[in-house]
Amino acid sequence: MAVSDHVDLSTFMEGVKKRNPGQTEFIQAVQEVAQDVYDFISDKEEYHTAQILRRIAEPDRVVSFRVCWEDDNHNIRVQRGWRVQNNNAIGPYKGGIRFHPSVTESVLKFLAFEQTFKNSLTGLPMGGGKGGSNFNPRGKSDSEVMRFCQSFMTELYRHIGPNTDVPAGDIGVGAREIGYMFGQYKRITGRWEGVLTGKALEFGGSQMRPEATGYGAVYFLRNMLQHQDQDIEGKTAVISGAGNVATHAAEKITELGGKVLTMSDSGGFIHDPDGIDQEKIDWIKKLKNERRGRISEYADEFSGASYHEDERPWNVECDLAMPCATQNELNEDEAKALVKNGVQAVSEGANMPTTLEGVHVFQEAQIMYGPGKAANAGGVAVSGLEMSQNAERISWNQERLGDMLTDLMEGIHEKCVEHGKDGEGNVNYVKGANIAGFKKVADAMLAFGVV
Ligand code: NDP
Ligand code: 2IT
Repeated sequence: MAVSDHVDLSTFMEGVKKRNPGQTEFIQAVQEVAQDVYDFISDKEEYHTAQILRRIAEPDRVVSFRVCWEDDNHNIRVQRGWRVQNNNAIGPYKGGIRFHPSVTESVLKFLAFEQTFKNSLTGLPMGGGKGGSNFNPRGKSDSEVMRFCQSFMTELYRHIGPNTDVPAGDIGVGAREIGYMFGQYKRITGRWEGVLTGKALEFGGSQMRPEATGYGAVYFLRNMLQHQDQDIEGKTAVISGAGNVATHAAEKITELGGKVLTMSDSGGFIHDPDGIDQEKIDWIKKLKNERRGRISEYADEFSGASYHEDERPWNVECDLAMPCATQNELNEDEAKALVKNGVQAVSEGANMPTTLEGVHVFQEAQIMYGPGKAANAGGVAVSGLEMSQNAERISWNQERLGDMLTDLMEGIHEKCVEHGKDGEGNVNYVKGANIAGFKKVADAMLAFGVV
């Protein structure tokens, strides 16, 4: 037996750092998983011998390509595009596409790595992938976005397919962009097939997909609270972001009797002590999806609300917190402020929004903390259901999909409890999600042998 390959955790992480120089987000994501996986496999030599974690932490492939497009002033613009195919042990690569100037290979590698565990947790047959570009959609006309999306797909199409790799939306990629990319895929290949999810209902999209991530993250929050005999009703919530995930999280919190106090974008946050009700949420959706404006405009529209430029909402006193914008948007000091102000539960709509130090603060304070890979898995889960509906050429109704989403989130919560509970009734959801997500992928890889 190749016992010499059995390295300890710190040697393993040294290797990850050496092989991925400067890729801080990727190293952070691997570190967070490796700690728990190492505990889990301490008495399971077969995982060490087969180098399973080392293999999951090395993407199957990273495709990088040039995306050239013409802006409205006839300037030629050049961006970089990527698709990171992390692992397809349990199903076709699956994961979103992000368009944002902060996108780098490190960011996409961390997202594809996280996605592998998240998709495994859903129980559906999906591997992990992620893609995107450093293209900044802000301030671009619809035609510019269309030309960019078409150019992006002109390269991406050769790497994806309904049984190979099925992308979807993420930051900066919503229904509009998915439409442009799907149209271009169909035009190039001549095939109508379920190669993207998050499509509009007219061409194979699924009911509940737009709502699924935000609603799912609130269901996960409710599951955590109910596990401690509590509920959302009557509680205040602080939410960051103002996009797809944040607005739907706010909608579900409000529907379940909670009061949402904040929303944000990259410019700052708004605080509305009266609560951001459904009417106000609809206004924000229009602001972001149609007028494509800034959250600061909210404070001009609704009296009583204030805008805090260049600030994040974590110092506002609340019972519940939901980071729903981006990675590393909640640091150690902000986690301490939340705990000091009495936060009871945190459910992550975004991917890795809390820094490693912030996570430790939540864990030490023993508050309920649902990490993104579990809490925001509802989006990709309903994407998986969109794939099933496309394959069968049918569409299920909203009620059925709503029930399926509720059940899927409950299933994920149960898996976290199973693998994350300690002897005193506390649940370490990070550990539970990491181990449950890892086990299924690892066992599939063991079955394949050395590949
Ligand atoms: P959207 O593009 O719809 O919204 C993103 C929001 O986050 C915007 O309000 C945006 O503000 C803000 N934001 C983005 N980057 C930054 C930044 N660097 N600093 C501060 N604010 C920022 O994206 P989604 O709602 O789809 O995604 C939000 C998060 O949820 C991401 O972490 C994503 O990976 C995750 N997620 C999304 C899923 C989905 O189904 N869409 C599924 C699971 C997770 P601005 O407009 O100023 O850029
Ligand atoms: O981070 C994510 O899970 C997503 N952006 C959704 C991925 C998907 O394939 O629906």
